[in-house]
Amino acid sequence: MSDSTTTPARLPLSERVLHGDARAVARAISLIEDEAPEGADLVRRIFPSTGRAYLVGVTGAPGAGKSTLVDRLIAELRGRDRTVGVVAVDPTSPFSGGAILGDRVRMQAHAADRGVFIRSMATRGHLGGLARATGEAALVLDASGKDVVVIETVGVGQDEVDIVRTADISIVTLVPGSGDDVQALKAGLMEIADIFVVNKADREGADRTVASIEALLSLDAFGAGRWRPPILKTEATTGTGVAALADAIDRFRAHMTPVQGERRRARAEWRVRELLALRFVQHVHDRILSPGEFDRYLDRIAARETDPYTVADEILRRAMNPAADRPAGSAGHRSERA
Ligand SMILES: Nc1nc2c(ncn2[C@@H]2O[C@H](COP(=O)(O)OP(=O)(O)O)[C@@H](O)[C@H]2O)c(=O)[nH]1
Ligand SMILES: [Mg+2]
Repeated sequence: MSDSTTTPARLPLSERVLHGDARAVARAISLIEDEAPEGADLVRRIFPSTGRAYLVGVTGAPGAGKSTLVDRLIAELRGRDRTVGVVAVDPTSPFSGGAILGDRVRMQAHAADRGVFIRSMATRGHLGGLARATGEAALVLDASGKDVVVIETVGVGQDEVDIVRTADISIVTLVPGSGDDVQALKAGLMEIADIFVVNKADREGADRTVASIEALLSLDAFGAGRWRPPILKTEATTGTGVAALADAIDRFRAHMTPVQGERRRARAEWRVRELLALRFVQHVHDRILSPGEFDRYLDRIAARETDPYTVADEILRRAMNPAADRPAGSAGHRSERA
């Protein structure tokens, strides 16, 4: 597919993104990250041209070797003639500058390759919005013509699970001897894993880790035709096992083709619901409540004069029927509703 190009700055940003202009892509992702209105507008414009890239989620504890693995995967995919975009939300990722210099330098080996675009996302200051921003950054890379978009994230919280849910395939990375990690799998990552990778297979105990994941999987009765997540051993520092990982991704992709639409539909639902909730709360703040009113509600709940359910219902009632709520002759910002 298209490698990065440069386009005249006078063209609309969306056009430049669609032409695969790397500077435009970087600018677009910044707008999304800043939650600028232009970001939402851009997503609207590029959306019809998305849905072509294959989105690969890579999650796992900090230090598991995700970035090293992604680096190798980029090289493997480039060898297979596919262009690659990367969004990294791991705060310790070399992509985001948190790791040792050696890693960062190695990453830059791809900097000269116009078929590769790597972008890190800040984790600070985001609450829940990170998953949305990540998904939209992936859309931008998709629109820019990248064949594969890799999303690297730390697998620790709900936010990360949400991020991985934005992908077409989820790769869960573990390392030998990480009994805690295998426990964490039970707690939620298990259900999202399409492929397990035991990285640092050069270390003692890789086979035991594979066996404990096997044991967990065996609790699940995989019906005929259902994908059983493979457990692959890799050594990201040398690249051993990475070709097999790329093969497994392709196998999964072929296997999932019949139900891929369902997953993407579920993703669309999740996104619309999230945006709707966000928009509604914003609407309540801007149009329904007077300044300081929300805080007063909270004070009253804290003082046990009312409760969260009553407050939510009351606000909902007011939002449904704002005219009835408006005191006669009220002035100030509420009159802006007219
Ligand atoms: N021994 C060994 N070390 C590895 C392997 N893969 C990555 N590492 C090292 O593990 C450390 C963390 O790697 P990094 O990719 O930054 O992990 P991330 O936090 O999951 O992105 C780095 O020092 C890597 O060089 C591996 O297969 N074997
Ligand atoms: Mg990393």
